[in-house]
Amino acid sequence: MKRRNFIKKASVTGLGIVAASSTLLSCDETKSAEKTAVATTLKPVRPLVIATWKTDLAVETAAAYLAKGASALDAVEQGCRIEEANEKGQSVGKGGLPDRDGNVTLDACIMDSKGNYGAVLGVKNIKHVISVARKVMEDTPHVMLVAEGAEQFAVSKGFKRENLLTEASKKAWEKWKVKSEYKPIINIENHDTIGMLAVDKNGNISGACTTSGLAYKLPGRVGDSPIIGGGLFVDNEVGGASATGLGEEVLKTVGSFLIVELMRQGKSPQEACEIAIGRIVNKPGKDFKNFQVGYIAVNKQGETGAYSIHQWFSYNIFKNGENKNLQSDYFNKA
Ligand code: SD4
Repeated sequence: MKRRNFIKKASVTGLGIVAASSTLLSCDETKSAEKTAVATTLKPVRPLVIATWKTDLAVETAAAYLAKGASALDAVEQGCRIEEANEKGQSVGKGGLPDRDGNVTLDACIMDSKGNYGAVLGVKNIKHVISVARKVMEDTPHVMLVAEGAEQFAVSKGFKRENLLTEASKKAWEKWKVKSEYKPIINIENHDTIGMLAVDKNGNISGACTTSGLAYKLPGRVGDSPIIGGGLFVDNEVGGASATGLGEEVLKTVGSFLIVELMRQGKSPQEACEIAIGRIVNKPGKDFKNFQVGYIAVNKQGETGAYSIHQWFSYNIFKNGENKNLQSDYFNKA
């Protein structure tokens, strides 16, 4: 059997080749060897949903869509919309905490299983920015729209303008203004993002990430959440990853892209999340005491991972018919 055919056959029969010497392979063959990196003999777990933080209803909603045969893309969009509409959660969509000037500005992005991506950044007055991001991906030749342009685009697509600042968030902002200290503490009560990954019954993976960004940020500030490879990355051949926490640190290490590439090289989702956190905390002189970053990941087999710098990062996972909120393992046990 020719080497090329052997590798292809091994990959479909699930022999689980993890590494092949690329020096022996042509370009085509290298590509197919890369694809075999995540192949194992296990039966894939699907459908599956994983999302950052305690997001029971959002995950349940995504899982219900998947159970009805919806695509992973529809599932993550519909799941994220639940959090965007939840006015009580001061983190995402309506009710999100504002910037220093009292304006709620939202960021979101979405990736489908074909590697398409759409994002909106710094959008005011529109609640369901995840759906606007999807429209950017599907209805425009672009991948990103920002601020007024994104808002106008949303309105042109039928989205309604509304005031996103709730009384509770306005009060919190007024209280913050007394001292005006910018300390982006992200913990169990105080977080600003939902990142969600889903694997549908056909094994296709999509992801979505939506946020009001860090509370009391400088007007115009954008974090990792809507940036491809930062807050979210999906490669349908390999898996997906999403981030939460201090976006500046995620962006400096291109965290979600890094995790997917590590999985491509054969790391498990858990190992990949741990290495990505290591890239942040092991920088010489890095003082990570006062900020949090958390990652979630899933691979093509439906194996999952989650890891954070500090305690109290939780995530919801729906698999084998059950929706659970779990605490992630974490780095700083000192
Ligand atoms: C950001 N990563 O804007 C977001 C914030 C976040 O929980 O995830 N908070 O940097």
